[in-house]
Amino acid sequence: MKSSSFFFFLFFFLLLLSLSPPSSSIAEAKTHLLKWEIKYAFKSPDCFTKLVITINGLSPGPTITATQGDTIVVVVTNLLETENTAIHWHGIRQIGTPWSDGTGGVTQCPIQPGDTFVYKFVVDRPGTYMYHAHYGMQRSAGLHGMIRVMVPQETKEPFDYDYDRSIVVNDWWHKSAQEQAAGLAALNFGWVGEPQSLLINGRGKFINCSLAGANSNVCNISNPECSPAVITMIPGKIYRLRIISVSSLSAFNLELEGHNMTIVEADGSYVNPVAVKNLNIYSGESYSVLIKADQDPSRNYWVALNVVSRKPGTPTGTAILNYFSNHPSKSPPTRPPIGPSWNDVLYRFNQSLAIRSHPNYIEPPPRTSDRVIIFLNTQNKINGYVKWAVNNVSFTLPDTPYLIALKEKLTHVFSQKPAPETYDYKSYDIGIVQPNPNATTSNSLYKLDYGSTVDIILQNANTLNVNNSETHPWHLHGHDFWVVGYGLGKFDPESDPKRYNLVDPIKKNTVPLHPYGWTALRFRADNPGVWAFHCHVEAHFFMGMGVVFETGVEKVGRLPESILGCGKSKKHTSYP
Ligand SMILES: *[C@@H]1O[C@H](CO)[C@@H](O)[C@H](O)[C@H]1NC(C)=O
Ligand SMILES: *[C@@H]1O[C@H](CO)[C@@H](O)[C@H](O)[C@H]1NC(C)=O
Ligand SMILES: *[C@@H]1O[C@H](CO)[C@@H](O)[C@H](O)[C@H]1NC(C)=O
Ligand SMILES: *[C@@H]1O[C@H](CO)[C@@H](O)[C@H](O)[C@H]1NC(C)=O
Ligand SMILES: *[C@@H]1O[C@H](CO)[C@@H](O)[C@H](O)[C@H]1NC(C)=O
Ligand SMILES: *[C@@H]1O[C@H](CO)[C@@H](O)[C@H](O)[C@H]1NC(C)=O
Ligand SMILES: *[C@@H]1O[C@H](CO)[C@@H](O)[C@H](O)[C@H]1NC(C)=O
Ligand SMILES: [Cu+2]
Repeated sequence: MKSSSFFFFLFFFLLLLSLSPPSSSIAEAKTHLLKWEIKYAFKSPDCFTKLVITINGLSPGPTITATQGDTIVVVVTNLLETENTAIHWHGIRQIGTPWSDGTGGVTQCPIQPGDTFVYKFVVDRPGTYMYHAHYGMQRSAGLHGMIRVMVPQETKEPFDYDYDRSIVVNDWWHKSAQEQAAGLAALNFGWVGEPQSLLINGRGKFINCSLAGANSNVCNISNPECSPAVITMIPGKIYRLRIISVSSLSAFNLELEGHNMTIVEADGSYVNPVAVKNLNIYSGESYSVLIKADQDPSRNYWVALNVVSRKPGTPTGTAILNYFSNHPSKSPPTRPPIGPSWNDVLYRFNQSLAIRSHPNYIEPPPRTSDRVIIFLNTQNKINGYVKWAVNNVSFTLPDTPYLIALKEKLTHVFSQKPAPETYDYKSYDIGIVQPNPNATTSNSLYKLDYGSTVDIILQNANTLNVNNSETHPWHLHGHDFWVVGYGLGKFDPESDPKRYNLVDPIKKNTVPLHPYGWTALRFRADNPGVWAFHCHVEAHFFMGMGVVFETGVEKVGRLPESILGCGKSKKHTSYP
């Protein structure tokens, strides 16, 4: 270690010592100090070389492993030269630290080039989570990774396994994130298109590598960076696979050839075990599945990642499930599984319905709610630009982050016009292209009474194209919600709530809204702060598919100086 970085560490250790109470209530709770440099680097995750945003030279970034109750301190230095950044800790509720949520424009001013920003938060629940950039479309550029929160040693989980492994799934484009964003924002709309390849643990294979240019340096199939990911298993053992999707666009189906899996965890909640042949996983979701290495150990098997919900334009992503006695890179003698049919909505809908709370870990939801908000999800036009909207409003971020505006009492920095609670569900036809697709933009927010119970109904509809409705994985910051219902067709506010599952609903932070369907969520607005709720498809959120909730902001403590300094928010000036 260079002496300068040694002193840097020493400095932060001393800082931490001074911040932590002398005797903590959880005796073993640790503080993990991570020093991250965010930088562009040439990488070849699918053999094609391009600029990728890395953390300490890695994409996916380093896995954060901690134990429930631990404190994580991430000292982020932005070395992107010309771009701001912000990092979101997806699935971590940030209780008491809403300014560490990492949502640029909502909870903080973005971190400027050359600046260092310290995220500090407690991982209060065990489970599998992720982190990723929450600024522009930087998640697509490679800034993402896994968070594993282990149970304390004396705590038993409701399942047993021998080994614990990670799988990060992603879709990958060769165009830069800026080029994609510029296309989406143009009057002459440029869609990002289907991904060039699918990555498993940051590795894939671009099928057209040999066509990628006369200069073979651009794409070299023998580059060790793009050799397939390998998961090695000892025959007879049980493996817990922790799976996260940091996908930008695609919904995936993950299949482990010849091995059924049992879903045991979803977004940090224990699942009443469900045995499945393959797993549908949407962007922003995390799962743990158990598999047993009980097949013929004389060969390897495929890990197959297939696009579902959109007509695939990308070949199956593969990794190798390696039985210990075989060479790890030996290709299986078979063809990779192709998964379920991409447009089999019922198959995916059915799997969504099957994910319920483990009976021993049910947290019963409130029987009733104080407020019902219905969000119609539509694709729209605004002055000729293609957008996404909820209830006819396409979301835009204000220059001054909401948390700062509300705490520092800055007025006129975002719209005060209340955002719409519903749409004209009686006369709206979700099955057609609307005669008038024009919507409006707004950066207003939803104020939720602190401690109240809120129902959110997400309603899907037809896009601007005939007979087309997409899957939208919605992600809530700062809270988990109970998934109380899924339906196909139009939600009926009279009859459908009577069929909500209030017995054993799963608690999640990300949930799919299926094509032409609806999804009903219930949550308690009990975490003071300002929280984004949005479609986790990177391009859709960029095009306005999101809202912001505020609750109990008066209970939020003094904001750290470091989040201030953009828009109308000024750093507090102190005079010596
Ligand atoms: C590979 O190249 C062919 C021929 O140009 C093209 O049709 C196809 O879409 C390409 N596939 C990918 C994944 O880029
Ligand atoms: C491709 O990569 C292999 C392995 O790193 C290397 O030996 C070879 O020279 C590379 N080919 C080209 C054309 O750069
Ligand atoms: C996987 O599950 C299916 C359906 O339950 C069953 O038919 C099949 O035999 C199982 N495969 C293995 C390898 O256990
Ligand atoms: C629905 O899911 C359950 C549980 O996973 C499964 O047993 C059943 O066969 C599925 N039905 C359909 C129609 O896919
Ligand atoms: C939608 O807005 C555009 C201008 O942005 C306008 O030309 C068009 O007439 C509007 N469409 C309808 C159906 O009102
Ligand atoms: C959205 O706004 C347009 C233009 O005002 C209107 O024609 C349309 O009915 C609205 N759609 C919804 C879902 O409210
Ligand atoms: C849309 O779907 C309907 C009903 O399935 C069908 O009758 C119609 O031909 C389809 N239209 C197009 C353009 O595919
Ligand atoms: Cu979406």
